[in-house]
Amino acid sequence: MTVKKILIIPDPILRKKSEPVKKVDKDIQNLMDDMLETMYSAPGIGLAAIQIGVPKRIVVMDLSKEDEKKTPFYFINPELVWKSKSKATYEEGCLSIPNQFAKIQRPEKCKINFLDYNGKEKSIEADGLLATCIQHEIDHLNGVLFIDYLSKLKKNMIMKKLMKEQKEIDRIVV
Ligand code: GNR
Ligand code: NI
Repeated sequence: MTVKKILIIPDPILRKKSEPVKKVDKDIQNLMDDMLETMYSAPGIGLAAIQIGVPKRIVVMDLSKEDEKKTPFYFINPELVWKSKSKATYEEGCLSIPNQFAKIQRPEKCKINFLDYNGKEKSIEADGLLATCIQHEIDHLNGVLFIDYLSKLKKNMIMKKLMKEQKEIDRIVV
């Protein structure tokens, strides 16, 4: 297992639409293992393959708390098949938009069809943080980021703040 580099905006790869996985084989499982390790080391609660530069429809997630046993979830070709009319608001962050947060409103509940780690068809009804997170990740597979839901003004503010912070980080690293 390897920790991969996470792409950061405005990397244009993050705007690519990811392709469905045709067959869940050992290569795909190795990729998911690397994604999970990358997510844990970040640390984050979810990661889409495109965030490490691989345009495949794969998501890993772990919503367990620090003091709990790790419970990884794997979603291959996740499909949003139902979403509630009721909305929920969460303060969202993204490993590809480091240290920036904004309140985002999304459907409170949703139903997802997907393939699991072994390629078996599964379906879940999600609510709470799981519902928010899986919608955030499916957005990544379509090249969409949480800042796209913000006003132009808020989006520009986040972009500017991020670029300034990244420049400062670059100076310290060099
Ligand atoms: O680690 C993450 N936390 C988070 C918090 C609220 C809503 C969504 C997320 S996902 C994010 C990791 C990430 O960028 N996944 O793509
Ligand atoms: Ni993200």
